[in-house]
Amino acid sequence: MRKTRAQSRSVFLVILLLVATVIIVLYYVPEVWRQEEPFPEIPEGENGQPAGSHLSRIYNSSEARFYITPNDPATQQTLNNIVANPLIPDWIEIREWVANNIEYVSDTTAHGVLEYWQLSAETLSLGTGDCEDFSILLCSLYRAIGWDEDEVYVVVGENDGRYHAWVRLDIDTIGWQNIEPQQGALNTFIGDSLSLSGYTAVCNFNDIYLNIL
Ligand SMILES: [Ca+2]
Ligand SMILES: [Ca+2]
Ligand SMILES: [Ca+2]
Repeated sequence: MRKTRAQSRSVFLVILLLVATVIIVLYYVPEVWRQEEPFPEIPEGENGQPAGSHLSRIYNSSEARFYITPNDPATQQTLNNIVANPLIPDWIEIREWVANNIEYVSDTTAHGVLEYWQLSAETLSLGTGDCEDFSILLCSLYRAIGWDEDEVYVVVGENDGRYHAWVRLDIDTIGWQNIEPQQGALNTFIGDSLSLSGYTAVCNFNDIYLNIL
């Protein structure tokens, strides 16, 4: 039996609807999460050593997520002391605290090596760090207070052979912002844009996700 013209039109419309749905879904899945990599299990500490003793302390994409530690007790304790004012949005209080309480010290000065990634607890204990240490701490604090894994991450960027790290945060009502963790909340928008202009992101990560760009 031949299909009537009405049946053919219905089939065509269903196919069109399916194609349109697929295009819309693909378009709205954020670019940043498309290349998720499966992660290895978090390494267990051996002989009572903390898990950090297994980390290479330099940029290593297969290890990056282990530096973001929202469940670390020191990070959570600090967080409880930071978000004290109900009138100030938590993201501002946290950002201000990190910018004002952690002092920039290069890895060469602090550790005697060109590069040394610190865990959040180490940065809190030392009170010092450089760009990735500020970023790891800030991202850990945001994750600890409840930002979802698809709402905050550390960005590693490159500009003419120079590398830098900052935080990207999806702030309620404002949307995604690049945040320079060494600067306070007054720098949101213009200051951040000026500080981070020229850098191209090469990697995003938090404790759940890694996206190599
Ligand atoms: Ca608050
Ligand atoms: Ca460094
Ligand atoms: Ca460092």
